[in-house]
Amino acid sequence: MAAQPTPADKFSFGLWTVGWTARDPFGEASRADLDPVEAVNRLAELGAYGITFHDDDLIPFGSDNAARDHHIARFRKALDSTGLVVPMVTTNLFTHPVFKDGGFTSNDRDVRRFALRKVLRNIDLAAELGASTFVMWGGREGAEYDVAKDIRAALDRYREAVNVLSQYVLDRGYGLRFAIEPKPNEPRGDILLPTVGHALAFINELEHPEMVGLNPEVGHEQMAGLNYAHGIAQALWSGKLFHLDLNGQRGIKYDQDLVFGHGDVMNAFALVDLLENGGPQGGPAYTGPRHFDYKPSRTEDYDGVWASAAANMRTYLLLKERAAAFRADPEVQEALAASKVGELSAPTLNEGETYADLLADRSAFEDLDVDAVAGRGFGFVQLNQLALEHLLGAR
Ligand code: GLT
Ligand code: MN
Ligand code: MN
Repeated sequence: MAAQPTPADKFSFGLWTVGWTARDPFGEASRADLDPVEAVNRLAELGAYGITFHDDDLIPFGSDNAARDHHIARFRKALDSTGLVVPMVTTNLFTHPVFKDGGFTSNDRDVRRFALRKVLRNIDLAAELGASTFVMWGGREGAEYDVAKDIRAALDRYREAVNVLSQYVLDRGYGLRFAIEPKPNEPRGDILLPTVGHALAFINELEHPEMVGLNPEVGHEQMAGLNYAHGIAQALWSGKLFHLDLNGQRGIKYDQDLVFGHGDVMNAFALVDLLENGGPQGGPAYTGPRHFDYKPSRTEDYDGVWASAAANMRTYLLLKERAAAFRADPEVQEALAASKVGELSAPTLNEGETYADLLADRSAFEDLDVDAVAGRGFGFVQLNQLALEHLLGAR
């Protein structure tokens, strides 16, 4: 039995997740609005440690200053009384029709200037609430028609925006870092920075690349048929895993935002194993928030919403327990060795060896029995079966 979640597990939720009223392109909301204070209280009761939000989730778009202060004050009070923290804040540059062609990359310059002002204001709030990560999901930054968007100019404007925001954070002395969240499409036909790889390449072009990393989401990679655990591994390899969005997705279709593990559960197992056991000496490879960005299905009432929030955390903890059992199993250790998984960590050349030495090494080429090497099996299927059996609780 997995333990009950506690704040030490660092589980966090977007206010827009449990607060989603389930309005979709085909139907009206199936749930009433959720008071952010209620969200804080319920998530704290369930054992979460953090809550995150877009400016507009907390402060309805267009609120005057007095209303804005009021919304922030009662939210803060709930945070103080529960001990819930705000590790991440993000800006909504997608709901209001002014952003119909994007925020930072709209063809309309007035929109781009407005978007920057909206984000700058929200950065102040993020710093005020003690957040350390500022997510940027550019869902409307994109196009439906190739001839309607100059992609190189759009990337110039995207870079300009991130550079301006980075400079602002530096000048204000805020300890914030930015995390770009890739997504291939939806709501735009094609979104800029569609995958982890595109975003990593973009970051290299920035004035302050050290301040910008990634917030990869399970469903956003999987809806493009990509391997989320691989994407996370590459983000870690690049030192860019600043935050992550956990949820579930069943194959290449619309963005489902299911509960974590309710999609590709084998990949979720590999992911949790990587996050929890993939660090040096088998420790955690990532110590930031385990953030859930899911949508409680439209079929659920509020009891179902809270049950689904709890399900995300429970699934994560169960997978963590299963991954630990997998690592501790001597048969798994043997299978890993038979599959030479550890051997990949050995450099291909010996220490100090040069390509000239390699060229002179007949055993590497002329004398190598290539057919004998080709005949060796790797045993990956047996290893994967052991993983599956641990995942199913059969071992
Ligand atoms: C929106 C999107 C999510 C992003 C949020 C952050 S907004 O709900 O679908 O994937 O993480 O802007
Ligand atoms: Mn999503
Ligand atoms: Mn997300």
